[in-house]
Amino acid sequence: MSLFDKFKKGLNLSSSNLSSGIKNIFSKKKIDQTILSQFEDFLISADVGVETANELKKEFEKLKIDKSLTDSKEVIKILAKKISNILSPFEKDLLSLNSSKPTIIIVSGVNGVGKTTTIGKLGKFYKDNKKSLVFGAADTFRAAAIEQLELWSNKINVNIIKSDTGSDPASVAYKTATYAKEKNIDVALIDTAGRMQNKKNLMDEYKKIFNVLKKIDQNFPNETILVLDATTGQNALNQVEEFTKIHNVTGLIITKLDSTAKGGIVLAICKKYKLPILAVGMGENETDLHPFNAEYFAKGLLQLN
Ligand SMILES: Nc1nc2c(ncn2[C@@H]2O[C@H](COP(=O)(O)OP(=O)(O)OP(=O)(O)O)[C@@H](O)[C@H]2O)c(=O)[nH]1
Ligand SMILES: [Mg+2]
Repeated sequence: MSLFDKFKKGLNLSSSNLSSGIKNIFSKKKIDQTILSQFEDFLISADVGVETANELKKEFEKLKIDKSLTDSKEVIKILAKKISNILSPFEKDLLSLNSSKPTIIIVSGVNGVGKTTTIGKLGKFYKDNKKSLVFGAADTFRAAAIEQLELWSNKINVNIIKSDTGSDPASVAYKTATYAKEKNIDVALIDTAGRMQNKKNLMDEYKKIFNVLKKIDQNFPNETILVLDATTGQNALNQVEEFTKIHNVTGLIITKLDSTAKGGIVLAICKKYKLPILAVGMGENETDLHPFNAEYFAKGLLQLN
């Protein structure tokens, strides 16, 4: 299956919602202000965000509204192009992250968004691209978290640095980065808990992880990826808001796009936070993480070929 086909398949729930809605609005009606307002409202309901919906509506207002535009297929094509243009500045190549050796990557996000699974999939991606790897199980909050990462490490044959449940996450992060440096490893992926009694604790925890890593190298961690669960829709925006206060976020990975009709949220996130998107998760398997591609995403979202 081509990468584009994977996007089409992965975005199926979102795209059937979007394309049928748009077809309904534009079918055989001449485009006027009422139609454009309906279009804007529909885009907002599809989670693209108020600002982006308004921008897209204005783009259509600017276009010469002639007969051909009453063809919903034409509208969808134009819309896909515009969405692709909005998203393309936020494409960031996963391989470009590995510009220094080792590249230490912290993976953060609230519980359940898919951090550990994403680390497994990223591991597979980097292995397939001939990079040497190590995992760090710095989510020491519960035993199952360490076991889950261990399962992935066995599955794709990657070394893992771990400690006992309840032990200091910063110490695991430190050991992982030291190991990566000593063994001359390309990429270290460090899992974190993202669950604390309160924000202050969470902030202190990350601060400690960052501080110990900087003792090894001022540039560590080289990347801090925030994982967001697309099924949470608008809530994902709140998570970016909160985490950017807690630590520097260098890129996003958006998961579970395969199990939601809220794929439009990606536009809202880009518009508001202007953070690069490294990859999108479209399933639970190791091969279900794909480099983010704005054109494929936009076309996939609108069921275009
Ligand atoms: N459908 C789908 N499921 C996903 C995707 N990514 C992760 N999941 C599932 O989401 C659930 C939670 O994933 P985890 O990787 O455990 O999430 P986490 O953020 O590490 O969770 P905690 O460690 O509990 O904080 C699992 O059942 C995963 O299989 C995805 O892209 N698509
Ligand atoms: Mg986890």
